Amino acid sequence: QEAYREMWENLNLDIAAHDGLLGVLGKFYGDIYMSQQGRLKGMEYLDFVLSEVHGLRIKELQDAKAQGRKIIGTFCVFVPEELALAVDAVQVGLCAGADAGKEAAETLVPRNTCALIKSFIGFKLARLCPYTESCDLIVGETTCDGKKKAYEAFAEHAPMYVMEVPQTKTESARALWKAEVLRYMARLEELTGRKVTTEKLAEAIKTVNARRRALQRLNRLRAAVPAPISGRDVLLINQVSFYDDPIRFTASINTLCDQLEERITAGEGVAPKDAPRVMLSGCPMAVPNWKLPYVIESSGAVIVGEESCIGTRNTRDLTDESAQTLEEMIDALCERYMKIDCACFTPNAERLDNVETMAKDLKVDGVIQYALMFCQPYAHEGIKVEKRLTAGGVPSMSLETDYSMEDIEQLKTRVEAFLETV
Ligand code: BJ8
Repeated sequence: QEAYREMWENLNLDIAAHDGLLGVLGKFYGDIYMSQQGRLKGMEYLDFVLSEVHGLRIKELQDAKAQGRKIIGTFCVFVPEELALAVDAVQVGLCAGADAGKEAAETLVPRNTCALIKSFIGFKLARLCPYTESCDLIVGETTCDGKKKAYEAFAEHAPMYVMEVPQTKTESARALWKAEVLRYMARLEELTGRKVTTEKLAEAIKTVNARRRALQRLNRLRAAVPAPISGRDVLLINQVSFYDDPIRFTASINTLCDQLEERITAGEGVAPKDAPRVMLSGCPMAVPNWKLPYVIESSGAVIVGEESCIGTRNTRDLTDESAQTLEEMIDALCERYMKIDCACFTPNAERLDNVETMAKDLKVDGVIQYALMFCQPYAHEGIKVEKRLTAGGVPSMSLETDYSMEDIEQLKTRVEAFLETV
């Protein structure tokens, strides 16, 4: 850590508070991750990346900056990473999953704002996030009300750019989205002084698709009984996918999948064959939000799917790679991104179909709807999702929580009661 101190000072982090944060994070990681039995060798890569999350990866970002590349921060899977890669920028996810700087955050956004929003604002105001501090541009999006109003406030503290994401999937909404993709592309070209060319964009589309394919492969392997990998580990993989180098990450996940295949062939699993198979559905769980998965898996169940943006919503759909011209590629990108079934859309019927299909494919015994407190979109849809699942004979329950540790026991009691019914 000493080696990185100067870098953190240059990023103007609050060094004492940051040391404290890393200490807590390390302990938390040890308790939740390193205590697991029967982990795959390939997870060592993830352990390494996480241990260097504020170290080596930040150093890489600084090196990229020194070479004239720009760093783009995002909060939502709607921001097309392909465009950033096509101008040689590095894109990193800035969503945060820990309580930090809460009091300061509440001077910018109301108290009844979801923990995810308060967290990224808190990390910024408390000067704790080296990713945020490394960004040349931070891209927000008009999704839920909480986020879009928060970006207005955040813009007073960071170089913000906001994409307008439509709320419906009508023809006019699609036209708006295409206009917004082009406007964003122009902003990136202006920021970097580089042009998006057909070659660059085709390569970027392939890179991001390859990462999605590796994660799709990982998810398919989880259909095996017994489950070959814990839900905690897959959540971590999904979380890391937002800030690691995409090519290196993809290669590591494919190696891990090879090991999973061997394990499946050998009939081995991380949990007994009859352990309840649970799927999570709802709000994204940003790093280091591992609370609920830990509660579920320490209650004897195994999580076999995450129907969330830090999960399959980000990896399910690929961009068509057959486009030849720049215009066709942009259309292919627009089409792919408009398939995202975020609860911010109205109506959003395709999500119900997607949840049901996923629950069946993964042979789940039950689904846990996860909503962050004060998240209107996912709390609303939780009601609909539950109805659909119940009609299809899949048990489901809804939980609302935040990032505090105060309700751990209460969550455990509710999860255990649910597991007895599945
Ligand atoms: S595409 S899910 S990443 S918006 S939890 S901030 S919705 S109040 S995160 Fe999301 Fe993009 Fe949609 Fe995905 Fe608001 Fe809810 Fe908070 Fe949320």
